Amino acid sequence: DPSLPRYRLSTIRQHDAHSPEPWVTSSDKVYNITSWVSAHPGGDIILRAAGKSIDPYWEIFSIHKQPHVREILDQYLIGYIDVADLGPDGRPKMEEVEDPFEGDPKRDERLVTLTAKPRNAETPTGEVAREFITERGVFYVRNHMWVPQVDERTADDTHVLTVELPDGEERRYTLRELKTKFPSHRVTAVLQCSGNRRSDMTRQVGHTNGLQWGVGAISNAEWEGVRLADVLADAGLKVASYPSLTQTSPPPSDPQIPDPNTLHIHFHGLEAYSASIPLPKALSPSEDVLLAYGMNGGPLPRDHGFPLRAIVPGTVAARSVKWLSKIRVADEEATSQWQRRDYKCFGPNEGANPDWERAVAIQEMPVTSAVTGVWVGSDVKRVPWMGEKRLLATEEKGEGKKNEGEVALQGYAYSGGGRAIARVDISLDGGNTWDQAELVDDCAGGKCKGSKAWAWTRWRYCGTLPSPPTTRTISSASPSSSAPIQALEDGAEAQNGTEKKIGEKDACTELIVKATDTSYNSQPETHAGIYNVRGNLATAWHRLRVCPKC
Ligand code: MTE
Ligand code: MO
Repeated sequence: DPSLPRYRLSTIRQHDAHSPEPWVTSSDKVYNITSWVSAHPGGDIILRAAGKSIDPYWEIFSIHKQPHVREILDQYLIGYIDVADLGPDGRPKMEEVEDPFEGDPKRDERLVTLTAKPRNAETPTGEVAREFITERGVFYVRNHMWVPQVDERTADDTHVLTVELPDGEERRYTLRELKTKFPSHRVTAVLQCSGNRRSDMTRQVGHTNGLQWGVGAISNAEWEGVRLADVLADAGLKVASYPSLTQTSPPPSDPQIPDPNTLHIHFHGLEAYSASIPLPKALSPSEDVLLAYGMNGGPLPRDHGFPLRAIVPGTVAARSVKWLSKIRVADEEATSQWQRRDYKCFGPNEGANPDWERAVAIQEMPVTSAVTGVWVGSDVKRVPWMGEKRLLATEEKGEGKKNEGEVALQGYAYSGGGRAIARVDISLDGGNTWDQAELVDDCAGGKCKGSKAWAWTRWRYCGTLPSPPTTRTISSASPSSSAPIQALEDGAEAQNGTEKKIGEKDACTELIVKATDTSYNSQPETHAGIYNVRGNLATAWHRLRVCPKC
């Protein structure tokens, strides 16, 4: 529409995120996005581009899956960029193309990068569960957008958490108030992405949408913070309580006092990510839901939510919202993409356009396990936890030269909801025979903080491969290798892998691990029956095919 006015870039810049009337540009068009921002849930993400061109952000907005962003934008066209600010190609002149990820922190090079912008990176396979507590630098990172910038020197006073109650009342806390007013708690808890082991499902069944994680989208840390329940009580949240176990009648039916079972807690991050959990999870002291400001004895690293994040133990990590700035108590789940669309599962037949409304949002995680280290033959003596004794015994029997069939495995098992791991089963012959792995007692002597089993259980196993040793070779990943363990399944040589001899009679053998939790939940045998187009909760038995090299 050529009758619309033209604006100078200097004018457009004034319509930034702080302006009552934010504008954005795309190509030479100018849009007034004021009513979009208020009318669309999550629409405020677009404020990141206010006063500037939205073009560098398209990638992120498409990840964000804002429905038909361009079409919506067209309704808000108010004019064009002044020709004085346009170059000969008709594009805005001297406009710095801003990189939304420019302010992201420096990252540990050991992490295995899936996407750089936004940052998505998994712990290298050999490092996963090598230690009980994951080192800060190799804790997996899952960012949907950029890392918000909060000044470390002033965060205690400048970072504010807003708590909104069901009646709309708001209470604000600076970080310093949170740290000083409430008792601090420590909780040892795993975070696991719903997409952990997704690549395994893809390989077994077929295409899945999403980042193709190996076994390293899971990590364990000791978190420090205040109980969400304490903050909600201080903010004045009143809900009906069920006073005693013997009481059979419903809670008081005062309409002013809502039943907690009908409410949800929404967590909002500074960069517009949001998600929710049911309120009873937040209110129960034994559920250990934290507003965390510390990790492994230090402050939260920026990638993991500095200066404040929610920690929801036993629940899919998508609910542990980072860069936490607002909490809302509401009578429905969060309306975000990440609550209503992304983190759900479907029947294997439901195809590429499943019924998102009908499916339940993932909260408590099911039981899973994985192998993160394999040593074969003479490498077994390099296993850090292998006792000297066992090797000596083998040598004494004159079997020193025949240890080619020996195998040592290590890995993790984890279940959600605070359920502990009861047993880890290992098969070295594709599931014909089974044995039990040794569970590592990392929580001995009260070393695990918190009311339930929120951490993972590490396990170890030594055995003998089924076929007699011959001169054929296979590849094996060393625990220090950053190559995903799946390299073994393809028969490809793992990075830093060493060639080892195994039996030729049966050229390949399949190593399997599966775990059972204390509710006797176990993992499905294959991914076929739990396939879903999003590749969420890929928890089938973890299988490694160990084959001779061609
Ligand atoms: N919180 C915010 N604000 N933004 C995000 O992108 N990603 C979620 C969750 N919290 C996310 C977030 C997802 S999907 C996961 S798996 C975890 O953070 C990852 O936490 P980590 O990066 O500390 O491992
Ligand atoms: Mo995730």
